[in-house]
Amino acid sequence: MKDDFSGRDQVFANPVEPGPFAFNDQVARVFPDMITRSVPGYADILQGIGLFARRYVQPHTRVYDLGASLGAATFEMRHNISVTGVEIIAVDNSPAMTSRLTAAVNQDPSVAPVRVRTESITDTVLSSASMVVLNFTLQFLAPELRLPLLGRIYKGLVPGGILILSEKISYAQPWEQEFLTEIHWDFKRKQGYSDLEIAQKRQALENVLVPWTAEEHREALATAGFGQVSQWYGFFQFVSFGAVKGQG
Ligand code: GEK
Repeated sequence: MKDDFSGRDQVFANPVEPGPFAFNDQVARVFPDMITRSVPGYADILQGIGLFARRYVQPHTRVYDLGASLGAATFEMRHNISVTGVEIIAVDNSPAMTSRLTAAVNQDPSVAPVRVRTESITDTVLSSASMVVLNFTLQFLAPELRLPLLGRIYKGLVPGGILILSEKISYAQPWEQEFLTEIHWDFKRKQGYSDLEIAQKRQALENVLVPWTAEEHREALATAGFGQVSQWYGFFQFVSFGAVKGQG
């Protein structure tokens, strides 16, 4: 299917057959518009990822963007790395995403090599990494697969390396869950989504995007080995953590 010129997300604009959300061609075509209008703070987080890349990426190491989609974080890092000998590995299991990402990498004149891999991040072998990004990806993995992945990321990082983990989180208190859900829907309405679009996407994401609480994230990061964890960003229930592997 050809990419439409507007790039406007209308995936749920008309009544659709109920079914699970998938990162298919229809979604990949409009993905930048979809994520920007759905995730409060997405542009800020990308800006932060660029700054963390500048500070944390070490010479002759690897950088991983896990669940890269069209490579927004990949490019943010690529454009901010000034040290030499760095290889960026961008992974996504959606061929609709990685085919577009490969084309975009080939159009980008930056020097740092980017290898695009179409595979599940549960299969990705990580080594000599100074930076790993999970920008709104872990939430799509089955909960029992998350801790093993975080453990492999910790092991794959060099001392002083950083994991950036951005997630939509949930809340243990029902009132707080409702408080943040309502305001997020207001955000989406303000971005031009109709109530039908909001309701249909919500239904499609049920059991596909399974959010953890902030405490569950902190506990999993600690169990994986990270002793230094900071929630450096939050806008409604969309947050980002930086987790650093100590020098010792
Ligand atoms: C960005 N990081 O723009 N293995 C590999 N990829 C996966 C898996 C898996 N097991 N499960 C889901 N994905 C991006 C945005 S989007 C977030 C990330 C969102 C991929 C999936 O194909 C999709 O491209 C991505 O994770 C999640 O900074 O749509 O809310």
